[in-house]
Amino acid sequence: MKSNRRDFLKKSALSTAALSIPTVLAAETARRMPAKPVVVSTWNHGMPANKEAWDYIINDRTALDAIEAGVKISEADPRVSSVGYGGFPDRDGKVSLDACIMTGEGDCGSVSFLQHIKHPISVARKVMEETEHIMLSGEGALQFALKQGFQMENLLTEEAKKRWEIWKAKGNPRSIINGDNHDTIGMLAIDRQNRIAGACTTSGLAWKMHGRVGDSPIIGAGLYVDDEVGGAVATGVGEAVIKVVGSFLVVELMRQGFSPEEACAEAIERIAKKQNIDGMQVGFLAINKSNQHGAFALRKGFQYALTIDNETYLKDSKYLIEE
Ligand code: SD4
Repeated sequence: MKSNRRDFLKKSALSTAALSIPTVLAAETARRMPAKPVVVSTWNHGMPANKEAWDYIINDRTALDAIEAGVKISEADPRVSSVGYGGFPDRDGKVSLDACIMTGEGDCGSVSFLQHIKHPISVARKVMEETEHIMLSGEGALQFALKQGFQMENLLTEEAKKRWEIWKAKGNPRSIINGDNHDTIGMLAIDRQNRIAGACTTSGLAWKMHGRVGDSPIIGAGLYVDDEVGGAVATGVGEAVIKVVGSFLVVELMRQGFSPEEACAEAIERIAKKQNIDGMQVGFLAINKSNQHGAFALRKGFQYALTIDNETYLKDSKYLIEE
């Protein structure tokens, strides 16, 4: 019997509906299940950032407000050399910032290659809330920020300038992730109303090419959140993360039943399988709506801050390569 296009569409719609009933139910359960409030963020400097976010959570603010306020602590801290003010510059001595923000309902906003604005995460939130777009970049992002009332500032600290001059004097043309170069903050939180949100903000790889954009402002790469499942953030060499659409991959693996740690490990293994990972660091951090959290990195050294039940802990991530 010949089947026409309309029949085909009808049949496939029916089979999709049939297949997706358990998924829909699981998603509904996750949404209603009261997950415990939690905040996680990448690296050691996530500790004060988590504490700020937790203050918001216990005062019944939204996860979105909490993660924005949390990562702003790192953005404003001149000692954090890969985020906001004090971030190491690019090859030309210019500090350029990338950031994105996302809610569990799927709203998101992002800025990339933004210069002179200390809090790119707040500009990303404005992009999400005040425009019909998701990403603004470079000069356009700066003009938008100024119109929204943000002030232009010099983000290159004396210390960062000194480090750039030392790097330049060595004549080293490449930027790599090593102990000095890995402080992007990615944060995920669940609030008391079971809402989930995430943020990711960075000055990117130190000594990158002028104009280079990493994974951190790219929804699905540096950050992904879905209130049916959970959320994930990435840190490390952005090029490696983008190639596997890392954070989206982690969330989709959790949707299929992987725990957060297993999902992060699988994403790391995919990177290791196909890419040249010599000297490279990448880490993923994830939470799900069943009160689980976990991380996994290519190499030793990745840590994350966990705040739950009013306590903040610094956790060591598991890793793939024994050196
Ligand atoms: C980037 N992923 O721009 C960022 C850098 C980073 O920890 O995470 N450093 O590629």
